[in-house]
Amino acid sequence: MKTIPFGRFNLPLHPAGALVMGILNVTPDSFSDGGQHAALEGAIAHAELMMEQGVDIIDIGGESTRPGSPAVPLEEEMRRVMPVIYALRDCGAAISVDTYKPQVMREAIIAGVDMINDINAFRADGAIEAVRDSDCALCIMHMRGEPATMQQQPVYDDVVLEVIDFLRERIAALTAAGIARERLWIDPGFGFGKTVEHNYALIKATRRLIDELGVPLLAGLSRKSMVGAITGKPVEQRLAGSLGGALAAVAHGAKIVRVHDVAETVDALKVWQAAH
Ligand code: 7PJ
Repeated sequence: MKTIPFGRFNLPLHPAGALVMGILNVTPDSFSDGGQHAALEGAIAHAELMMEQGVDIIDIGGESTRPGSPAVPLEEEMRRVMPVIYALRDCGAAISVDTYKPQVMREAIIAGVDMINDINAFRADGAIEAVRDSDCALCIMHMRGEPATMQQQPVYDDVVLEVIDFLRERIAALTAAGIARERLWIDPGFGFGKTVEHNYALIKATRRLIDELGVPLLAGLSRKSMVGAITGKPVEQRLAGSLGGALAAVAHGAKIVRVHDVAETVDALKVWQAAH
């Protein structure tokens, strides 16, 4: 089977399939209100469950970037994610960290993570320098505006063209710094400064993004409002809709799907791959 370089790993990838990235939120509110220790224990238990369910990559995030969310100070994000990274780095799955802060990137790379997943596309001062001399994979996501305000009336002339232009500029900025193109992933950033119509225009354009930019694509639409808008379901009932969206993204060429529901996504992809 073909493999795909990913930090410390070469991950096997079915030609019609995709890798499953499981979301691991390490926010105090995501595991009861038991404080720091309970958050760490809860995060590790959740990671172990995802491992049993066949996850390929665990994406550790210490700041909720849902629309309207406040930012988390550096020290607090560090306190949340670093113990989890150290606890999980040798768990067998690849480890990604969802951060836009260069200091967190540096610490995570020292700890040995395989991907830096930056919703801000390495635009922060010092972000490119923080990741340049490592060999971890880098996910460049498109976002219009900032999480606190991004869903207030996003407007585009041509959303697909504007996302492609943005990603092309970011790829150029990273490669100009000496970063190998083989390390890069692109992500249209579903829900980050986009209406439902923008999100569906972008998922339909998955193949075009990959072909025009020549970089593999990660799709994250699990439980998002673009699923709720079509199904009419609240967030806790979006599993089936999210599976439909994940398979659509994979059919269009996405090579990583970022999901909450690992067991179900792994099963869906196994059948999908067997049918190709
Ligand atoms: C994404 C993400 C996404 C990437 C979040 C949520 C919001 N990282 N982090 N792509 N979304 N690369 O999961 O609902 O779509 S946080």
